[in-house]
Amino acid sequence: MAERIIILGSNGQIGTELVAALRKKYGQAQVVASDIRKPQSVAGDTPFELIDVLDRKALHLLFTQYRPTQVYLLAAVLSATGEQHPRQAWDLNINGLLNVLDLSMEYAVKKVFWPSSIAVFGPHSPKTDTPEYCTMDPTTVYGISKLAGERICEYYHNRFGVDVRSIRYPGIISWKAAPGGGTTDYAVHIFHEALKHNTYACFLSADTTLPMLYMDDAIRGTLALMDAPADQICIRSSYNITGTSFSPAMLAGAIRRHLPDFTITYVKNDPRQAIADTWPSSINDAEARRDWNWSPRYGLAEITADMIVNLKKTTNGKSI
Ligand code: AKB
Repeated sequence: MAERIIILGSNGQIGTELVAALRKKYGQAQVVASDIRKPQSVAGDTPFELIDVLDRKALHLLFTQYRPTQVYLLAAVLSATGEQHPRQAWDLNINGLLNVLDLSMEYAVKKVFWPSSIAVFGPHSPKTDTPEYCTMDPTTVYGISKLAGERICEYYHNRFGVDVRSIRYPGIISWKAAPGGGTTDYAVHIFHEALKHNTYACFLSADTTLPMLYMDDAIRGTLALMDAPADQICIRSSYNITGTSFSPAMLAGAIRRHLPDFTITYVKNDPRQAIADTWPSSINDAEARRDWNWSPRYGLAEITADMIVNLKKTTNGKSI
């Protein structure tokens, strides 16, 4: 049977690239992109639907119309924006997920993907080599909603048999679409500013080390998890995965290998620093490696080189 796939929240940093990857794999017409706003351009023969995941009636119609075999729910409010609008973040991140899980059950969707985040960890979680299972006391509404979402996913799997799969993404670095409202966004902004102005004012301190993942690895990992046989997926909350870990100072050093005059300054008292301080600096992803052969390909040097080459080609160094 041909797959019919719906991506909810397709305009974002991950959605933009996941839609392209899924269309390459399954065919243009099989993948319905959807978001609360229209993207800048929609190619003629590619399906796109305007949808608010909180509008249960509209979502119901979407499922009736397309009868999806797979659903990817990417619509979310991230960590920094969530602190400005906590109620809205909770509402979208939790009620959007519940709507999708309920409809996936009702329409017997074969597989559901929902992203979690390293934001599920908190100040009492181990800071380095953070394991899959440990104390989790997230301090942001985003992290709290992701942790609750993980429990709900596992519950829907155990109680109702929904084949829901999830990854705890670290900061994701990419050049095609901008990240929106996260604490790790600096690691994308820095490249744009480096190419445009040769300098960057960073909102995190020089030594704030966070786990990061290049988009190519994120997409490859997501597809590998979704392709894995159901009986190999031992974790139905969410899998730890990571690519590498670095600080702003380390990233600036890697950029200087390509742009020797690049400088970085540090802005004090940004609220995102307090968020980053509660997150792990490195992640242990042994379970993902064991269950679905996860292994990243991009380290700091490879990420930096690829970002610079591609941004030079596409944006001419213009800031996003
Ligand atoms: C954020 O910074 O909020 C996200 C995340 C790590 O989930 N990039």
